[in-house]
Amino acid sequence: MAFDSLQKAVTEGDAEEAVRLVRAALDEGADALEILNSGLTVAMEVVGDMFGRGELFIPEMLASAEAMQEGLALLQPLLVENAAAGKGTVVIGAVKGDLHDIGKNLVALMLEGAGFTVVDLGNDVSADDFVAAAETHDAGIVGMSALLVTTMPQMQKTIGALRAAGLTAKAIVGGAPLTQAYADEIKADGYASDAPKAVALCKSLIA
Ligand code: B1M
Repeated sequence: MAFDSLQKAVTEGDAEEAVRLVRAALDEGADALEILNSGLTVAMEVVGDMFGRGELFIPEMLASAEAMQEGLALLQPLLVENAAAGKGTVVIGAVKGDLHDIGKNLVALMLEGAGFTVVDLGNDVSADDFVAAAETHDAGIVGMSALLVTTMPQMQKTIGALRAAGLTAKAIVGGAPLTQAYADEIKADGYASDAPKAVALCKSLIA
């Protein structure tokens, strides 16, 4: 199935049209994950490229983010596995200085659907706040998301703070600029490039 119109609606920040097209694609029998990957996520990559070339600006990028989130809300119930709860607790957030939360929200949503208890700290989360939440919720995993190269170092800072506090929670990282090599360099316990892989990673870490 082609998702050109849906991509166009999201890149143009037309939330109403995006929602209509997601609904239409579902009615035609399209798979929710395919709509997400080939429609919504591709559109955000296009938006990022256009922003990078100076062809659109922050307000347009925000409108696209809104269109993506409204479309995603329709897919939400279909993306979860309906697994039984009780797989352990994951504290998750976008690191300090980072306001990008769509990818992090997707990871949180899929973890919840897979049976994890998710404590979502939102965005712009400091190392101290990650540590406090991991302690309070007795988390097995702390998940950090970063979309900016300038905020990536916050991950290493947070991992250091978790270890300094004597916490044994596994630290996992993800986000568009991240790589396995960077995760290894900062001594994270795991890296995932997308939300389904984050679920598989958490399952393997809390076996
Ligand atoms: Co901004 N932004 N942005 N932005 N933005 C990027 C990231 C950018 C690549 C655009 C570009 O220049 N081409 C660029 C970063 C450059 C860099 O550092 N490499 C950029 C910039 C520069 C900025 C500002 C600095 C712009 C400015 O003010 N001059 C500013 C910074 C604000 C801040 O954070 N302090 C800014 C602001 C914004 C908005 C607020 C307008 C908006 C965010 C709205 C929101 O999130 N609520 C926004 C958006 C929408 C984007 C792009 C276009 C799309 C991001 C997105 O939502 N993607 C983005 C371009 C791009 O990424 N191609 C861009 C869809 C999402 C599903 O994918 O988040 O990658 P993603 O998540 C994936 C995986 O990465 C992974 O799983 C997810 C899906 O499966 N994943 C994890 C994510 N977290 C994970 C955690 C895990 C595991 C996997 O474990 C814990």
